[in-house]
Amino acid sequence: TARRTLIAGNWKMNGLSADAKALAGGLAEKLKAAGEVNFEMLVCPPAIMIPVVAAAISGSTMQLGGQDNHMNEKGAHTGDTSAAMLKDAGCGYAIVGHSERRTDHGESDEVVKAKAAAAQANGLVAVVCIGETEAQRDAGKTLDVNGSQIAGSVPDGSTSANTVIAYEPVWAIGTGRTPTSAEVQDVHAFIRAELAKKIGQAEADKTRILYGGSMNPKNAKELLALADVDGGLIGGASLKVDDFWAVAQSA
Ligand code: 3PY
Repeated sequence: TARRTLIAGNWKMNGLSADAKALAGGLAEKLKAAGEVNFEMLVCPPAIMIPVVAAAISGSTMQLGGQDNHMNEKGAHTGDTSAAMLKDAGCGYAIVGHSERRTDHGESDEVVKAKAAAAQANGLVAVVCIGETEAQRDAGKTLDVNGSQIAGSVPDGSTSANTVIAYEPVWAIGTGRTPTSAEVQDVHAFIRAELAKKIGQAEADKTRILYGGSMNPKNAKELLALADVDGGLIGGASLKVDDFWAVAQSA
């Protein structure tokens, strides 16, 4: 397809600066040594590590992203990071609406949409995360939930250039469990169809939809081969150079 595979690492709240430097630097070296590759690689460190990582990847094709941004441009928001600050620090991407933010910080679709819009307005690609919980899946609501999250979390006027969707079944995050390949493909195709209702078929066809939730070197090849899976948002396996590189090599 015309969609360039995106291999994205979500480091979450892990590592100190020496770890960040070694991980990002190790990956950047692998990228440089590999030359032409058939994927785009992105790392999303904790906000405070972004400058360290930016320095470590300088001169490589590695992309840099934040894990979250505030919906407002600036102001009285203690502890938050604006999209402009991420951009200023060298980021090209920002994850928004990860299930851990939706759960730990009570972020609604409305909030996620506003954050995605702020990211886009500041020249970042918003990586909008959606996904059903185990209870929702058991109740047969998987498609309903993902459909309403696409409708509610993706800003109007989004394009394939400023938006990536990450489908992360909540019950697969950090658990080592994954849906079957057929289930993943079904949900991804459904997500693309829902996205088309919102941004048009042509843009939806060009938009990358990542799978997330326990993607690792063992299951990456099968998942990345699925027709509507355009990459991965990777947690645990993004914290080791060899594991993350092995996932990318499966693209
Ligand atoms: C996971 O791989 O479990 C993730 O949550 C990635 O964001």
